[in-house]
Amino acid sequence: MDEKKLQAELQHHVRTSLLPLFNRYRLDYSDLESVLKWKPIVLIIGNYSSGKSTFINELIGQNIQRTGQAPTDDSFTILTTHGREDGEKEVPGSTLVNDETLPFGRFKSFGEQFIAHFRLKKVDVPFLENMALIDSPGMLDAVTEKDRGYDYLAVLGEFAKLADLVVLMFDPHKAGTISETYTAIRSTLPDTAGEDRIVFVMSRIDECDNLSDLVRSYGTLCWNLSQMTGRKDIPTIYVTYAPGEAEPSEILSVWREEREQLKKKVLSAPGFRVNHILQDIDRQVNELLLVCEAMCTFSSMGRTILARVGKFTLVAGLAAFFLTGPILKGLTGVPDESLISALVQGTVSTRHLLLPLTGVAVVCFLSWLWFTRWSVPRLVRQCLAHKAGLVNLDSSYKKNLWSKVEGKVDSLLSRARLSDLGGAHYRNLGKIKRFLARELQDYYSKIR
Ligand SMILES: Nc1nc2c(ncn2[C@@H]2O[C@H](COP(=O)(O)OP(=O)(O)OP(=O)(O)O)[C@@H](O)[C@H]2O)c(=O)[nH]1
Ligand SMILES: [Mg+2]
Repeated sequence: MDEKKLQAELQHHVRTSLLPLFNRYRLDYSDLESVLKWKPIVLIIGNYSSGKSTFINELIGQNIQRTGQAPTDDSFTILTTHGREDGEKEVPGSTLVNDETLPFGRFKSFGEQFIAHFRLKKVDVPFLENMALIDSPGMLDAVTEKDRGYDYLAVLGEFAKLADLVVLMFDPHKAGTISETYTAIRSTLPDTAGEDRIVFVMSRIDECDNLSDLVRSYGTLCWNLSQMTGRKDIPTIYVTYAPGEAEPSEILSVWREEREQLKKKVLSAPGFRVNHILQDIDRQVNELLLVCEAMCTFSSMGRTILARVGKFTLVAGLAAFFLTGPILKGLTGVPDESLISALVQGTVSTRHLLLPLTGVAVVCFLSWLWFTRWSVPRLVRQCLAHKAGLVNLDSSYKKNLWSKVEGKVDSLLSRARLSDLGGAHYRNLGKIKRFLARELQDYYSKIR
């Protein structure tokens, strides 16, 4: 099936059937909306002067981005064809963050300094019709980073969320400094699926003096990667150099092919798009499921208490019906004849029902007060104190999702109303489970 059509179908499906549920449980779905809005994105990040812009120019086949040995470029630049025929070659950040059709609205919160360093360059090459490349300013050292005027690593994280592929590039001399960059993007990507969206590239290898220098740099890099990822298996690292920059040598020719593979990988990013969207939906709907499950447990505990209070009210109401008259008569001498003696003598009239019904009404009112003012608040307090007990956290995946939505459950419980004890949460849970088990799986099977 056509990827674009599938994305549009997904967008429609999410809007009509899932967004009302996200709203109901006050979950933020703007990430999902942003990802669904636009074309596939490849984000290129890494140390300054690692060759990011050189690689982009090579892909596009034009010298679009400025390159140079010192930190050259301090802007985030989107390179793509852009629909609007307004003649301008560049779109400034202020326009980008305010354009509803683009997924950059959230970047407004990074402030004026960031917006002044954000732009889109219109590039008319065919492969950029269906994708966008983002060139980024290189990572500086921690001290200099402070002068940027905006939170650089947070911006990277936000772009990484939108990206279908993140190319993390560094040169052999700075192979030891990638961990901040990696951590910034890793924390925003989905836990189970994010790793396949990151591509590691060691560039400028022609600058290694000899093979042993290269091997040493590569070793440092592998060590750093395993420290960062906590994994023993090392992800694929593309070892490359820019053919236009390096003197061809016999040793280098071995890695010539890797540059081509890297280009292919970048160009194939649109193909991962729907899979990426499905992974994001999968994760967010599973978060929604946990919140809804917690509210279902709360609702069923509330109903159990309501049933108990109901039974008590029935018994107390019956007792009040028959005993209000005799007790009052015993205490005050009024009424002359209670309902029971009127029943015995066969002289029952509506006058005899007045006191018993008042007794029943008082019992019902007191029970209601008890339930709403005491039982429900107590239940809310208990649930808040043992929130994790409301859901089944049988896997580390679920535990991880729970840590993200726990706060939401907190605020939903604190605002719980009597309507939360109805069947609505169960109906919602059914819908969410159905979506995960059937509809989402159908979409996955369409892209396989
Ligand atoms: N020898 C060699 N030089 C390269 C290679 N790739 C890039 N360069 C040069 O390295 C310098 C930095 O490259 P850029 O592409 O500007 O690096 P960047 O990562 O975009 O740098 P910033 O935008 O400053 O973060 C430029 O002078 C390039 O010509 C390469 O593979 N080998
Ligand atoms: Mg650059």
